[in-house]
Amino acid sequence: MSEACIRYDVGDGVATIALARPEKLNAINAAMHAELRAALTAAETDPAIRCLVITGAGRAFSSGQDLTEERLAGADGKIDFGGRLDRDYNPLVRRLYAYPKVTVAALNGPAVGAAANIALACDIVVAARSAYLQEAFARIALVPDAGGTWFLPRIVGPKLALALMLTADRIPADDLLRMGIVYQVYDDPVFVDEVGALARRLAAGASYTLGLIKEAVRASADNDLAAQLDLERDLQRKAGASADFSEGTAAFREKRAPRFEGR
Ligand code: LHQ
Repeated sequence: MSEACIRYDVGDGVATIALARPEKLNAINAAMHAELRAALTAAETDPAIRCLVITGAGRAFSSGQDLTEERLAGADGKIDFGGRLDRDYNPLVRRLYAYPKVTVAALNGPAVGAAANIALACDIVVAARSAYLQEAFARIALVPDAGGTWFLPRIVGPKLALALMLTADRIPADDLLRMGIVYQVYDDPVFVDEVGALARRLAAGASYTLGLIKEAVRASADNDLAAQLDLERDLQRKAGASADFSEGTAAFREKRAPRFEGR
């Protein structure tokens, strides 16, 4: 049996997927994609899981596509990246972006190429102080993929996104914070503990409503103000009718911490 390419751990309402091919800086191959699909399904269907963390084993988050993978060749022996994107990366990015639970990309180290953009598809990105993100594609004469040309201009603006992609520069964690790409940077020695605390806090949140918030912000990418106001009204109706809202207001009145059930 081949070595597992990811680690999957569950605890306190949090599922953690660690990309785990550390000898190749967690480079992504077809086997890792298959394991990722299974882990995403496991976390999605387990009602006890309310937050998903994606991180890397060892010193990297991930170096992106495994550049040494033989199976990148199509049936005729020629390289066919389109097939790999259609089969693996594009479904993964669509799935992460629409994932029904809160997702956190925890950049423990370099996030490079397609891995950088997989991180951008997550709801919240946090980084260790020593981590960096690199849209490295142009260095090897490739076009940024895995949604990078859609996510990055929306996060940092088109000018900066283009510069980051044309230069393929490494962006250190503190610059990622300044650019609004990451939400928090934690010092390396406390990174794992801080990520765990953040994930447990999100998992204890009103997960049904957090899903509605995701839906609203996602839809704003395509909506004008009028459509977005209508959507907010519809979603607020749902939130207001939720058991968690009743619990939230009761806890506020009783000056205690709420116990949300995600419904
Ligand atoms: C690797 C990799 C790697 C295999 C390090 N593959 N072994 C393309 C095609 C199809 C569809 C989907 O999308 C894409 C987009 C992509 O993602 S293209 C790939 C983009 N990634 C890169 O171009 C990164 C290539 N790697 C690097 O530039 C460096 O390794 C980085 C900057 C990540 C880290 O540098 P260092 O910290 O100096 O580490 P290293 O270079 O010594 O790497 C350690 C080992 O990991 C080394 O193996 P070795 O046997 O020599 O110890 C590397 O060969 C291996 N490795 N990335 N993507």
